[in-house]
Amino acid sequence: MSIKAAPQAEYLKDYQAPNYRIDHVDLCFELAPLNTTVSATMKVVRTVNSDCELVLDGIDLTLISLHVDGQVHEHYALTDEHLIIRQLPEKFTLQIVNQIAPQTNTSLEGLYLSGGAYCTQCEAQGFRKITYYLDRPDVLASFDVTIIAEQTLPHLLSNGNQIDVGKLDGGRHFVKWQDPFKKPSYLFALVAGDFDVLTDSYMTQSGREVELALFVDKGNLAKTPHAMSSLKKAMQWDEQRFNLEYDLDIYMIVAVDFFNMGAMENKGLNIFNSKCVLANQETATDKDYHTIESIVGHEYFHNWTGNRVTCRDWFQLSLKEGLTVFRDQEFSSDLGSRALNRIDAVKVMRSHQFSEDAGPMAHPIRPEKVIEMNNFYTVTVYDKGAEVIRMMHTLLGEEKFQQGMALYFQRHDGQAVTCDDFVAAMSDASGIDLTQFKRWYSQAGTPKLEVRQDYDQDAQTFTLAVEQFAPENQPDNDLLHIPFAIELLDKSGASIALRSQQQAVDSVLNITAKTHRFVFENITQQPVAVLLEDFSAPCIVVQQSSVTELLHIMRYARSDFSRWDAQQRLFIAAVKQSMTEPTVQEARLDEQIINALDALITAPEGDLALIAELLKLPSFDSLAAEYVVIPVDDIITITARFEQQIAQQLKPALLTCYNSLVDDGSTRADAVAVRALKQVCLHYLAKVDCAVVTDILINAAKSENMTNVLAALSAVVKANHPQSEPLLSAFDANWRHDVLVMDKWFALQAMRDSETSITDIEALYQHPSFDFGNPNRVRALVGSFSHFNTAQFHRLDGQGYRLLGDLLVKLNAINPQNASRMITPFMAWRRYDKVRSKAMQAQLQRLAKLDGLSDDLFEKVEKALHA
Ligand code: B3K
Ligand code: ZN
Repeated sequence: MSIKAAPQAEYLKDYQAPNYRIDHVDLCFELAPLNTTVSATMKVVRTVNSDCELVLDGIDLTLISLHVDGQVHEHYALTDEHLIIRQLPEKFTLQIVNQIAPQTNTSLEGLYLSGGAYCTQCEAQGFRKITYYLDRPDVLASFDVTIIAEQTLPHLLSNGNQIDVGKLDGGRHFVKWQDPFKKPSYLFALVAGDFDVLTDSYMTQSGREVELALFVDKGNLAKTPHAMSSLKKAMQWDEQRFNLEYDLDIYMIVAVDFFNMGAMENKGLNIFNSKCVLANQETATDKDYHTIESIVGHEYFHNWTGNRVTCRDWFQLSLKEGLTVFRDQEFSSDLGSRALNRIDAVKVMRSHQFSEDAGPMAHPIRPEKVIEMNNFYTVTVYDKGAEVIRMMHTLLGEEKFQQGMALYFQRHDGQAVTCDDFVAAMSDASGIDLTQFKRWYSQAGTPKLEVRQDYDQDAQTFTLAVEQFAPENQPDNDLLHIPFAIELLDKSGASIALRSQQQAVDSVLNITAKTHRFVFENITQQPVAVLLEDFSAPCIVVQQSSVTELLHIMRYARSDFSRWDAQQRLFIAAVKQSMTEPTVQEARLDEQIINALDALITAPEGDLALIAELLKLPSFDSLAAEYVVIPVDDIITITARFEQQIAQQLKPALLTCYNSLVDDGSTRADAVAVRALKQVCLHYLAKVDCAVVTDILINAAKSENMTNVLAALSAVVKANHPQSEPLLSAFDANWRHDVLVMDKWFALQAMRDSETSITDIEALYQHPSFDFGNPNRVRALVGSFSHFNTAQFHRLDGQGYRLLGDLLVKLNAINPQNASRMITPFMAWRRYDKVRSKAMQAQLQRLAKLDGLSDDLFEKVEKALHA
């Protein structure tokens, strides 16, 4: 019996450049479900002076033959994960033939079958499941790829430009592709299948015509125009804002049903999860439309930030991901509402990233130690990474930031580089010293800022004292450079010009020391301070503000984001206050807050989507973030009480607002905003027992617009409305043929707060549309349950945790990457009360003992239990 060695961690500090280069690789695939033959011919050059072994990565491969310069080569050894070749000349041609079995590959990494189509996923380390290679991002080669398959698979695709095509005997055919740009193996892609294709073209700013092609499962063509138009918008935006143009003659996107993430930026051949491509008004919500546009943009933007300039090693992942998220956020903000995009980004930070940063998986945006790289595609690397780029943008300003980008490309095009290289380009181009700022790359945890305010009527000065504190779980962190944006409002709500030492000063304050005192002059009345305007740094601000001050900010701040932020703080303060009172069962919102909400919907004006956000209570996760030990039951009780109170007191206003809003059914931003506000109205209205509302709900559920249908369904489910059952059944009957729509139904089922939730979900495992092998289905059903059905997931009898534990055991064998993502709710087990934390811990211990525990789960379970 072979015992698997304990997984080994790798460290950033141990980085060594490779001792061989692969300059060119010729790949030939003869596709067959159980025995695909991969022939690789590589031009290899030693990069060090002395003779040394060539250690190639390879997992689950059957080696057929190995030749060096045309001769059989026998000086090699095979281990579980490597092919070690000895006695090699300085420069040689290496030919390797191996076999793989795409059909049995359920990990969705390497080459696998999705439905009837072959596809690949190589980032981070999937190429080693295809052939033996130096599977690391700092080995850049040009690729020629020949694909041979049955003619029943008409589309044979790979990176770059198609250079040959032809028929072969036995009903087979081949296509040959050439990618002129050198790339690391993680950007390699292959797709073979029978698709419907939407084609289009784009004229670049320099006048080159680029062919665009979007491949989808047969019958889905009508759901492709939105993704195509998003792609063209992204191409144009990157030219206008970043002066970056596409470089190949063709850009292809393929949508597949079985995919671990949203999408993958393979050079010239993006592969997408079908849910991030397919949309029409009947099947996709406005939110889906927005997500598609942003992900299509994100993958496109990687062509420069990721592909043309890539990462030296995987610890540098944020080099491409943080930067590309920043770019996609800017794309969405330039095209749509900047405030709403900012609100969305900050929600992710506060509800997910802050908790990751405070928990056992805390890591800097440039991690220092990794067991399974796939575990580090995190909200920290991506979203906090984007916040770090955003702070540099704030410190430099758009013009200098763009000069920094230009210098970065001028220096590093075609290279694999580090985060330090990026910051150096920013600093050199702008002349701004970023030495202290760079600590954001190496320090984990969320810093705290304590702010004290003092107004001196006689001197007419206003003083802000700001002190920075290292996160509690990272006490040794050094002081950070924090851009701290503020606004001072006078009593009428007008912005006060900031002056200090008789000069106008910028509203972005530089916090670099432990404490700073900023004294503002000519302040003729006590101001209301808007702090951390636009969330100018990923920090927690500790400050005392009264309801009146927060309402003032909510009404008048120049930043719509800060208005929303003040509203959230009002709600959070109300929840916290209620918790200190003798009985939470009687929790009530202050009438001033109710009146403010009333005013918002009585005469809704301006950005209706922003009003919709202002009406929403903070999520369970954002409230949980306020506590060391999460008071699960109290949060649930209090928020339910508040929502009930809003629904009851504002019922007439909500009804009038709902009925007065006219939805023209279009995808224009104003129509999207109308639907967003109607949806919030419905969310509250479903909580009051009233025949008029029931009619509205039934009508909305019959709409031909999925946003409206889902608004009704989610309102009835969350309100436990008697219409839940009939409306959900009708939805199932209508949509069984469309798995992506059925994911919405699975999610709704999972969110029902009922005594039978656990057995209901287990019964749904048998539903004809459900499939444990498909990450979308698993996340829709069990992910929605563990994240959004707070009451049932956190049942005191531990059955919610048992359900997730069972699933993880099963997924560990099918798809470790998906298992590792699904485990997230357990990572915070120490933050719950005794009963709950013990029950979660028991599930983690059960996993720790599991035979054949994957590296992915091992790393998280270990950290959860012992970090
Ligand atoms: N780069 C991919 C993510 C790969 C995840 C590997 N487990 C998608 C993206 O961020 O664009
Ligand atoms: Zn990305």
